[in-house]
Amino acid sequence: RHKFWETQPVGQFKDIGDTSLPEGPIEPPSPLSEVKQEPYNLPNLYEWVTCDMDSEEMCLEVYNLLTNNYVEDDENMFRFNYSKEFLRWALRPPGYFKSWHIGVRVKSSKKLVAFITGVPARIRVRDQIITMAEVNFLCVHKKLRSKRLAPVMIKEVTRRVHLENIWQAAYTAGVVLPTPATTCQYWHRSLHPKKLIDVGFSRLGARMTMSRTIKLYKLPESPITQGFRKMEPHDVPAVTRLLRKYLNQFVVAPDFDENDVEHWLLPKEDVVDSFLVESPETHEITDFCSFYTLPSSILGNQNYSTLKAAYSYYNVSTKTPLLQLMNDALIMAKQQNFDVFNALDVMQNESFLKELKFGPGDGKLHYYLYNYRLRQALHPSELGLVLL
Ligand code: NHW
Ligand code: EN5
Repeated sequence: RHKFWETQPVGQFKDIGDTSLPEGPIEPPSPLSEVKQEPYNLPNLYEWVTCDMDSEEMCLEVYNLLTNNYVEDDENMFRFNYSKEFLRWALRPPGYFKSWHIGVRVKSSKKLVAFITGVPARIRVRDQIITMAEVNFLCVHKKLRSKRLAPVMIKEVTRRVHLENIWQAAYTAGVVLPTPATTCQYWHRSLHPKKLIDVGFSRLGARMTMSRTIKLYKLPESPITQGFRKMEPHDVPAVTRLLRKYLNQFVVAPDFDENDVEHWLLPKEDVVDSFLVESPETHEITDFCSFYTLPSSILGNQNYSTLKAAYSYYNVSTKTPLLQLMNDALIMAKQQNFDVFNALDVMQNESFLKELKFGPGDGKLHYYLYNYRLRQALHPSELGLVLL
């Protein structure tokens, strides 16, 4: 069934339910001298390239490959359209390795036809903090599919991660592979229902008119919570403390320090938005919410070419009820002209999804760990990790 994945140190389907297997690394690290020194072989027409995301030209080539060939929904109506600035942000966090930004070119034409990336992250699993690679943006040009190029890309990124003495990875996919650490549901909150219906992203409900639908999803012009404001650079220490304490309750979560928070959570225009609640009395930072910007191309619509989507990122409530905090996040997203606000059922999100009029999507997101076995799959609410 899975000729490639059966050979890899990941949980296998046949082992599900076998409680005799220990939790933790599936295979031990090898001495670095035993890590293969040369890249894996590609079919003869192709060559490896390390992608320099500082270079405007390289970044544009990657952007173009992904814009035309990356993830689509099951009916091929929408395709993720990560912006160049987003890709630069996603791929250059603290301590990143340029060697983990891997492309494949056609030797003769130099055309970029495949891509895969890793970035380093400290991820806590129960009480163990493990340095991992977060692997993302695996893409093979549509014309080169089903030629077993993906396994070679995955082996090559694995080799380059091993060269940095890192032996675990985390990744997500819309497809089922051996074997999910957890399976999450996508939920969608309409902000611009007329457009969503016009482009086929959602449907007019039974016994609903367009004007009733628009009214149903109406939101206030501005946030309700006193002391709600955009996060600023001087907030990094307080937000780090708040977030670290909050993420402690989940089985799997990132171990963010101040540098990580500065990179991943300080607002960056058209990439990531973060807000917090500062107590008007004590000036304490009590609550936090954030979302990232990931538009999708709309494939074959006369009137619209892009869907502007916000994705819920990390949220923390200690004083403001999470429901009210997320309602303010929706208001900010609406203010910024997003068409839809998406969220997974991770962390405590289940507590607000239905009440804030999110509906379940037709997509699922499976989370995976490489070379790390969990005794049992997690419930999405036990997961404190959001990948881009
Ligand atoms: S998920 C998004 C993946 N990208 C897309 O869906 C874009 C559109 N599709 C494509 O470009 C986020 C191609 O269809 C791709 C597969 C390239 C997906 N993950 O070359 P073949 C990520 O980026 C397996 C893992 O013939 P193809 C996360 C498949 O099961 N494996 O297929 C990436 C089969 O193996 P099997 C996937 O359609 C995580 C084999 O590939 C997969 O031309 C990567 C077939 O290869 C997927 N999304 O190309 C793993 N999709 O055993 C990182 C298919 O079943 C692991 N496959 O025979 C960790 C590494 C680091 C470790 C460090 C210690
Ligand atoms: C790696 N970082 O399928 C990610 N999206 O539900 C890679 N559906 O947008 C893996 N099919 O349900 C990504 N509208 C896996 C996801 C791939 C993209 C994907 C789904 C998630 C999606 C939409 C559009 C469906 C179009 C037809 C959807 C319904 C919305 C409706 C709004 C009103 C209330 C009920 C729900």
